[in-house]
Amino acid sequence: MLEEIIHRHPDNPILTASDIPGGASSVFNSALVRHEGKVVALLRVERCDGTQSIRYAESPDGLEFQVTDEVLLVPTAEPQLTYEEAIYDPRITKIEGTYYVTYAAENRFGCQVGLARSSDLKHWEKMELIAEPDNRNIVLFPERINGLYCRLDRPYSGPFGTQQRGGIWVSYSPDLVFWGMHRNIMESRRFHWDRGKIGPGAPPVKTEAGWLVIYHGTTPYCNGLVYRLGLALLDLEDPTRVIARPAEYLLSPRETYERVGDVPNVCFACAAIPSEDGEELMIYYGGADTCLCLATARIGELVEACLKAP
Ligand code: BMA
Repeated sequence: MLEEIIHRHPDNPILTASDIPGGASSVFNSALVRHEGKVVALLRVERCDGTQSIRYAESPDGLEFQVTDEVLLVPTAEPQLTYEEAIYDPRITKIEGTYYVTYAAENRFGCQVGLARSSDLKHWEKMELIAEPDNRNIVLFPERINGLYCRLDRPYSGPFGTQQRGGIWVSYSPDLVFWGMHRNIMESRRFHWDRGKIGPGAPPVKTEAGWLVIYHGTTPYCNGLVYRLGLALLDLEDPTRVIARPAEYLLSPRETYERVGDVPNVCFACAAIPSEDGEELMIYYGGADTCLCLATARIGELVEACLKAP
């Protein structure tokens, strides 16, 4: 079973609303990155008034976090152009020395995706909205591929009126703002755990065998969606080529903190960072849209699981 190679951290959930200074309703789908010997987190925090904020936290080991009062990104009140009602689900990628965060930007037109940049992870400059509605998940590759920036995203493509609206696409850009050459690379799979909408989770991780991708997939049951994590491997030179996509999920809600919360039965990852020694992948995921959790897996075993997949 694929889920045998991933291990929930015994201290899960590693962050809950009670860890947030000033109080919060929940803390979950968050962006994490290694920076100057620390792990820095951009936390998705839902306040007790129901609004979302992206808060700054740092940790020496990726487990014990010091959460500050700093709110990093707030919605832009610019009607017509970029009016955002809520920003959430940040993902960080470092490219050529600069940090870029993508985030869901909900507005009166639906959900778009925003892009901001920073050199110190504290001061963020919003760049642009880089997807029209509806699109919620964009992850950037950490380097250019054949001279172009590259991303995975999830427009609501697919047959109208079905639960399959939402697949994973690759596209390219010369400057991170203008995107094109859109290609679908993964669709939901009939009769499988990811038969509902799917979307990219954490920014891709480079390995010798290919880009390792943690994505989320949903199963529509009669009382709602179950969100699970899946695994795929993409070609290093041509990420539109899916080398492998194992049939089984990698992580499925099992523990109470994944089963019970504001949205039950959700494991939703926005970050997967290599451990300090580079051997393991530390996968950070939201549990039941309520708390932040960590699971680890050996990178070699993840790659091997992909290469063994039929
Ligand atoms: C998705 C996103 C995530 C959320 C998930 C489960 O569509 O909105 O932020 O964790 O649903 O509610």
